[in-house]
Amino acid sequence: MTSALQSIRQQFPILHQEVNGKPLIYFDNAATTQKPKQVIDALQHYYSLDNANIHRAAHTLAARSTQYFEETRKSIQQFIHAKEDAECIFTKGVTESINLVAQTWGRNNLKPGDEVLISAMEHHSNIVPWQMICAATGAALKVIPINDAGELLMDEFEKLLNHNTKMVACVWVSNALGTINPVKEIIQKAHAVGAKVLLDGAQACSHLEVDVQDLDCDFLTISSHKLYGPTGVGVLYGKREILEAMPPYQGGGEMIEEVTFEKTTYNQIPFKFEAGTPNIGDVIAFNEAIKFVNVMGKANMAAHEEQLLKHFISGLTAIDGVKLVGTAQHKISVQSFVLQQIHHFDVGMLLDANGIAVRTGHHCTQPLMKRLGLDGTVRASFAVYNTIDEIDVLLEALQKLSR
Ligand code: 7TS
Repeated sequence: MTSALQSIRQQFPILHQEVNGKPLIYFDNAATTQKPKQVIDALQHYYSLDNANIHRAAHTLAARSTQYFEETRKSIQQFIHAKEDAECIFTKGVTESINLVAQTWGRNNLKPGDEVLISAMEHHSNIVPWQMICAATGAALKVIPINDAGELLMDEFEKLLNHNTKMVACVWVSNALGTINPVKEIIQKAHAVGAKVLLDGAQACSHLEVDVQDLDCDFLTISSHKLYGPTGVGVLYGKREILEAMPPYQGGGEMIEEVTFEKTTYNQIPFKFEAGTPNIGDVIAFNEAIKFVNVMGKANMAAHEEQLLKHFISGLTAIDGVKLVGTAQHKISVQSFVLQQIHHFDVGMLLDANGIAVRTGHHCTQPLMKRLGLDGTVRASFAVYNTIDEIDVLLEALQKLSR
C-alpha cells in the first residue's frame, strides 16, 4: 500500500476494526460510503458549539448555524457548477429529491397523453415516484430498454422520444451494474423534443465530474451519504426558471413569504422547497465531505477506483462458475456477479464471516434483475480508501467458495 493510500485510510476511523475476528473490508460503498474524520468532527463540533435553528433567530448561535448551513449550499453550487446557489435545494436524499420533482413539477406539467421516460436500470426511487404521478395525472410511463451488458439501447431511446415525452428521468450511473449512461446525448435528444431531463446522480457524483451547466440537465439529484457525507441529506438541483414555476412540495414554516388564514404566499427558491427545520447539523458536516472530495480530486479518485475495478474483474473472471453482471464499456467501480453453485444471499453471509462487507439481493432494481433473468446478485463497490490487497482477500474467499 502506498503511503498516500495509507494516509487516506487513516482519515476513516471506521476502517480500523475487526469484524467477525477479521480486519473489516468494506466493499458496500454504493450503498453508502464511510465518513472521514473531518465529517464526524464537524458533526460533533456543531452540536457542541453551534447548535441553533437557522434563518430566524436574532442570536449569535443562530447566525453562525445559518452561515455554516448556507456555506454548504455554496460548496454544492461550486461542486456541480450551478449558476446560483439558490438552484440547490436541500432534501433528505435522492429519494426525496425525485419525489419532490414528481409531485410538484409532475402535478403541474403532466396530463393524459403525456409520457415520462425512464430506463430499465433505474433504482426504485426513480420508478415509483413516476408511477405514482402518472397514475394521478393520466400520463404514461415508458421504459428505455438495455442490452445484456447493461447498456442503454440508444436507438430504442430515440424511437421512444416524441412530442408527448414531457420528462426523461434517467440514472446517470447504475447502482447495480456500474454503467455510466451517455447523459449528455440523452439530454440533447430529450430537449430536441421539448422534454425536461432529471438525472439521478446518486452514484455518479462521487465518481464523475459534474457540471450541470455544461450538461444542461434540468434537474440533478445528489445524496450526501454516497459522497462521504452524513445520511439524511440530499440535494435537488434545478434550473431557476423551472423551480420558480413549480408549486411548493410541503407546506409549513420557512417556505412562506406571508401567511393569513385566507391565503399564503410563498418564499423564494430555494426556501420555497425547504419547509420546516432542515437537517442542519448533517448539512453543515456535508460541507466537510465536499472539501474532502475536492482535496482528493475526482480524477485521482477515479483513477484509483478504476485500478481496483480492473484488478477485481481480472481476478473474478478467472474463478470457475462466476458470472459477471454488468459489463458495460463505460462503468464505475461497481461490480455485480453471481456464483453458479451458491445463492447470492449465502455468498454475502459467508463473506461477512470473513469481515468482508458486500451487498446482495436486488439492489432496489427489481425490474432490472427481472430483465437480466436474475433474482439478485452479489455486488462489490469500491471507494477511494479501498486497496488491491483487500480485493485479493475477497478474490481468495470467492475462490474457496467456488470450489
Ligand atoms: N438512486 C440510485 C442510483 C441509488 O443508488 C440510490 C441508493 C438511490 C437512488 C436512493 O438514494 P437515497 O439518497 O434516497 O438513499 N442506492 C443504494 C444501493 O445501491 N444500496 O443501498 C442504497
